[in-house]
Amino acid sequence: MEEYNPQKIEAKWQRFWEENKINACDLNDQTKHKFYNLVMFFYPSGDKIHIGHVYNYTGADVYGRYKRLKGLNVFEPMGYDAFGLPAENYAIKTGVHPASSTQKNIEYSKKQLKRMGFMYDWEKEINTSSPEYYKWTQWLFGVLYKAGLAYHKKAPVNWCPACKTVLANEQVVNGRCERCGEQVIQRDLKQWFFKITAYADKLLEGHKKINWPKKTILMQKNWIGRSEGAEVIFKVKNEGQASVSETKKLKELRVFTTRPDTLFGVTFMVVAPEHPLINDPELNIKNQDEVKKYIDASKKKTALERTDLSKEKSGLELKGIKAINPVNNKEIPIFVADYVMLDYGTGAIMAVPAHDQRDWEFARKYGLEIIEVIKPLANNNQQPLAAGGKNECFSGEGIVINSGEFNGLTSQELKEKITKWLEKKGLGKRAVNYKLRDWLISRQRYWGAPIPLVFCENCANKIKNQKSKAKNNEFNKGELQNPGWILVPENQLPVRLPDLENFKPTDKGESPLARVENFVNVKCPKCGRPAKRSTETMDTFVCSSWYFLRFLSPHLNERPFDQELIKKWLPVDQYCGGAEHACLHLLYARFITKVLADQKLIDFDEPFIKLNHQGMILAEDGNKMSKSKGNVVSPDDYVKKYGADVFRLHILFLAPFDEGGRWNDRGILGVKRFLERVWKLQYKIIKNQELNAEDSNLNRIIHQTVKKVTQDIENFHFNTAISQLMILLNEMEKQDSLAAEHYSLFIKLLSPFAPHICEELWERLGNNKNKSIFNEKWPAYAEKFVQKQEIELVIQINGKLRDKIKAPADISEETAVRLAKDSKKIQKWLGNKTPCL
Ligand code: ANZ
Ligand code: ZN
Repeated sequence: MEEYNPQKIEAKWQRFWEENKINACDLNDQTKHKFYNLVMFFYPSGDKIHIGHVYNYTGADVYGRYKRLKGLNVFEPMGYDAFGLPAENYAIKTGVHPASSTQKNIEYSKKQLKRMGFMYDWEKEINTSSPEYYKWTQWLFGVLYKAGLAYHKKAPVNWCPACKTVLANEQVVNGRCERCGEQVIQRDLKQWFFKITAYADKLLEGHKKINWPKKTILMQKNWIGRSEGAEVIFKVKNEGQASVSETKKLKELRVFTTRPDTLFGVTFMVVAPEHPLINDPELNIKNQDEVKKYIDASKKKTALERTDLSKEKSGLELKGIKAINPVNNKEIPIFVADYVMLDYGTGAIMAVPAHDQRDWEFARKYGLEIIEVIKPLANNNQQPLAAGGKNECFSGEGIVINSGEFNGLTSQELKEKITKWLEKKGLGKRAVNYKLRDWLISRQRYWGAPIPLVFCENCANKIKNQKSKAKNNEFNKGELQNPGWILVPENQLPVRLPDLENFKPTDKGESPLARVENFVNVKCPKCGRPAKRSTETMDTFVCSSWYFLRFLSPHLNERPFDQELIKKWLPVDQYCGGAEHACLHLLYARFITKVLADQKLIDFDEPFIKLNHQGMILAEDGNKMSKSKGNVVSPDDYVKKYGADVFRLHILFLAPFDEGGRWNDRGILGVKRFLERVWKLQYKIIKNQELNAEDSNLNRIIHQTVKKVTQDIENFHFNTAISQLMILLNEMEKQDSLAAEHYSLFIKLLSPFAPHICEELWERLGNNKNKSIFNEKWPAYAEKFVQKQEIELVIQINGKLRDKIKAPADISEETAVRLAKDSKKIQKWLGNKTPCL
């Protein structure tokens, strides 16, 4: 008897797969249905493959191998999301070029992935940092630019005054620079944005078409944050200025509110520190100096600090001006306060302290009037404002009070009525607002795809001078909207990243590319005059927003993707990856897909039909694994010791796939023993062994196992599928001898989990040389043999046996509990107590 030697077997089969191209997918195979089985590709800029990747990729690989055995033409690609900040920071620290550190990580990781036995089609590998790929990321930028979906605008960025550089959010730790500890400030710099907000409704609409975890869809919905309400116009005047019948028109202050029904309760207004009203030359704000000081202080706060509900609100009255409430012409004070954000709604609010928590806190702090205008309905359990000791506001809907002719209406009725009234008077309108912001895609960084734009003064003037002319064929939509910024034409792509030695941003906070003169100084592609190239690069999420299209033809030269293959292969049938991408990559990829569909470049508008998330594998102590905590578990050591098959099984057996859990390696020996027992079973096979009777225990368990493993894999319940395989193994071991047919069946069921050992055993069963088990067929089961077996439920109360009930073997816990409670004997023992289960 030979011993199970995973190292030898695994090396042999990995070589076999590679040499015989077993995992290369024939994308043009007409005989089978396609199945695009995608995992989130991997980010080599930071690190090697860690246990979280292995977890994700193993689950997805089991699923892909299973689908293949079910007769589908499965395409399982892998690539590298290779641009990004960590490699660049490493370069600043060590001088090692990001391209070489990234390449090193890729090479190592690829070995790791191959060692795990994943079914990747390595012929379709992509690397987003290769010119061959980023040429088309630049092309994609052009698609959005030409469609008017990219624009240049000033936006606040994190700025470290000591390092003189822009910082990414993750480089700001507690408001300070990660590198030098200096207080980070917000600074306005011109940035490029993609207009994802134009797709807010389409992104919400599309949720109906996709089979994704409910939680993820909800996260996207909240992130998009659609709210309906009204925009209301308040007039603003200088103190002493008459509020009506003056020749000069009064200034206007617009607000967005979800509660126009509370207009009679507005007792003050608040504008964001950045609101233009503050600098309006026609308004006489008397305490300018004080206001300026307040604004400077608020610049030091991050958006998160400003909007944190638990933080105390601060603000300052703008002395010398007043707003006029359109519904009752009352003059009310205007404040500046940083809990109001410029980029939501209109950047100003009408404050209703009786019914909005933040306004309420603010009013209490500054002694402002609180007028209650909504009374809760009787069955509402939120407390109304008591006349005196108010310590909470009522933010629900109810019956209108203190609102003149509108008293007695419901909130809902008044919302409708008052909005119509405002519309008639020209003082407001129905409005929809989104929390979603446009996507800031420019980075003042080196290691990314250069933005394919050139700034030309001459063209800028031309556009400005011709603005009155309605049509201007010479320039595309993006160029007309962003005068001077000329798109690099497709035949001049890629705009290549030059080689650098100094990766530090410039003193002005520009990208290090700004130092490279022959990169910056170019001829305008439109008019040929001297122009300057954009020195910014794109957010890496742009690279990953379309990679699933490129996988089908990674080396195609003339086009970003092959239309015919795209028609055949997309959308992706199954996508698997981390839930942390819910509102980033997963949203961006949906947006870009919708843009490409609108531009008629593809014919579908949702990229990922079905999505699953893996849970997180935590360190043994329950903490997140992290380098700094030193609790990272490396898959490499285990694979070296036990082999990939054992590791694959162990990690999937550890916990329900979508939940994840704490790492421990205690079970790994058990899993190893399981495979050793599977191995040994080959010596029990007897040629021409008669098959067991149809009603035998083994036959029933076989059918039950086929059914359970099939259903469990379909549902990503890998751990319970493995348990069932263990049950079948026990039963097979009980037999004196085994039919080859039964053993083959077992091997097939196990093969998606432990592909190497199963290939080996399959070969030993005498199957054709050079044929992989993964070209076989998944076993079928017959419901009639899955018959329920009866078992005896033993019911104990406080450890004492009280009853026995016959029940079907596959009874659910719920039904079992119900049966127990229904038993007369048990009821006697329970008396009137309810068992806590
Ligand atoms: C008056 C009011 C009365 C409001 C009331 C709420 C309750 P959602 O639902 O998230 O869309 N708001 C509007 N713009 C703001 C800004 N730029 N910064 C901070 N707060 C802002 O929230 C909409 C509500 O948030 C708006 O409705 C406004 O306060 C506030 F009993 O207006 B409300
Ligand atoms: Zn020009």
